[in-house]
Amino acid sequence: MSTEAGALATTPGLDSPTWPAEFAARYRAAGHWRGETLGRMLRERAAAHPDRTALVDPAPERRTWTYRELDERADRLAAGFAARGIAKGDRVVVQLPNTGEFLEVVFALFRIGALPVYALPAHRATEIGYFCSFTGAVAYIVPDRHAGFDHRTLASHIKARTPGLRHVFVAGDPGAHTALSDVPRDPAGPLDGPEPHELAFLQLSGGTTGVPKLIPRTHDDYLYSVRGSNEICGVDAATRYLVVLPAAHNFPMSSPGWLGALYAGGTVVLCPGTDPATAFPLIERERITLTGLVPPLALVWTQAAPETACDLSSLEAVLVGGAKYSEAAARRLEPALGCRLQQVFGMAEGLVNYTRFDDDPETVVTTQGRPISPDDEIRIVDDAGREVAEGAFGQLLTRGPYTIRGYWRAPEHQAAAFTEDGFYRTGDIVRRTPTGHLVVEGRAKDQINRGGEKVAPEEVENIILGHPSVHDVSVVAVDDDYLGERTLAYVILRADAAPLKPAAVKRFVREQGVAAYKVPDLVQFVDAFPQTGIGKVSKKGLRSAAAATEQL
Ligand code: AMP
Ligand code: DBH
Repeated sequence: MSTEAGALATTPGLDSPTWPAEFAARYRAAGHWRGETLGRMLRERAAAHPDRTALVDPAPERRTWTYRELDERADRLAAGFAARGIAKGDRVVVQLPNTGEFLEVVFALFRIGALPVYALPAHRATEIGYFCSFTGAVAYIVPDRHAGFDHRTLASHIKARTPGLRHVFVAGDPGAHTALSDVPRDPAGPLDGPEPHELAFLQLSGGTTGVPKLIPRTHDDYLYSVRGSNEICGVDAATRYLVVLPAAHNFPMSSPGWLGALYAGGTVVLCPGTDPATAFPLIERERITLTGLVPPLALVWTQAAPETACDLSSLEAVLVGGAKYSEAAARRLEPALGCRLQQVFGMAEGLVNYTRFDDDPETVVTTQGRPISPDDEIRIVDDAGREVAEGAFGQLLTRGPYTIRGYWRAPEHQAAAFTEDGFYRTGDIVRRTPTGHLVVEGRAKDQINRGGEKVAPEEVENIILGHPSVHDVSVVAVDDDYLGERTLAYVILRADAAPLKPAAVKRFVREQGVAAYKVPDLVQFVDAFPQTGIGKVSKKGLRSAAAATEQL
């Protein structure tokens, strides 16, 4: 990480800009970066308390692994992967649901220093094909079937089109591929492993561009955010964290998530579904103390809790974040679930804000929290980049000990996404209260937040433009009581095209092989888009047109 003072550096092997030396020195001196790695963290915990339960995987039949078992499994799989030629720095696309294998696989990769690329279970051929080719992945790891979808067929398709992809490993019945359980588990030889300042994995950004950007996180920076989150959320050895959201997502991974629980010597329980009918009995049986939800799920749980026969009294707190949680909904959570609410406003790029247990109740329901670290730098600026008056709205820029300085292999996005002095342009419109809490008021970036699932309109527009009858398209957000926002595609058909039904456009998007949450919720045919003063399509104009239309 050596660099000239102040300059943005690209460290060989990192493939992205990183913290200038004086920042790195400061973060180490402050004790934020402690020279930890994810692989060694698990090793140390397993040595300290080998027989404690690290994880519970309840379905289809209940399995529990102690810290020793998880550590040994990760070691043996790491040896097996290494024997198959997977080496430090290699990228491996991991698309596994919330199962024990997810943790086993990622810790095996951490041990080697190979980088998991965290795909979500919902991703399909378009996204996976891109992750595999863009990252030059050597392996792709899938379940056999999940949620009614056969991932082995998708993997065959991807492998045929991606020459660099050497391996497909399947958790479960492998079909034409290799079963994870058949990877030879030779006793581990010494592995070099990664250094704390090196990359641990690539996370996905929700994105505003045609293809998702990849977020390079180092061991040291990520573990600082986990440790900081644990302190704020009171995570300790008694914590039993329920992973409800996809385990690969940054929120259930590190805020404080399954990594926080393991860091503290607690227990991770993997939830196979998000609905109360699945989660509530598990909360009772596994005596869950903590979980994290997106606002639409928090709403459903809040509605279901008063009716349930399940005993939810073990729950101490529920974290809600990923999208704006309405004040009205926030007020109802604590009485319904009988536990504390913590709002969390975070991003896979870094900065995470939490409301605190000692905040007054109004602050907890009306703000999205304040940063983890005293070294998180916050600037709230106007469109010209000037700081706004204290308390006024503006765009949130941030820099700090666990916020990236650039995306992975994306120099073309550097200037748009980061300031010259290294602040990440979050694209969120916020204001700061006198107590330093942030309130998310909106968004400057072209993104749709569908209840925590981020959709980049440009990505969906590019797909719809591939339809032979479509002349032009603009995808915008419309307000929605449940999800917060839904997607609406305004479509202009070619003059010579036969009329289309909205369902045909949706089907076309689905058939291109993308995650279902990117299929537009609504489709409307128009003759022209509203334009801005200089003749660009006005998304603001389209949004207000959508708001004014009652029946879509
Ligand atoms: P990503 O960059 O994909 O990790 O998504 C992070 C983005 O999600 C943030 O920049 C916000 O736009 C949004 N977000 C996350 N948490 C909240 C929250 N509590 N309230 C409002 N927006 C949120
Ligand atoms: O939306 C997010 O990306 C998010 C939300 C809450 C996140 O990354 C996090 C907490 O860490």
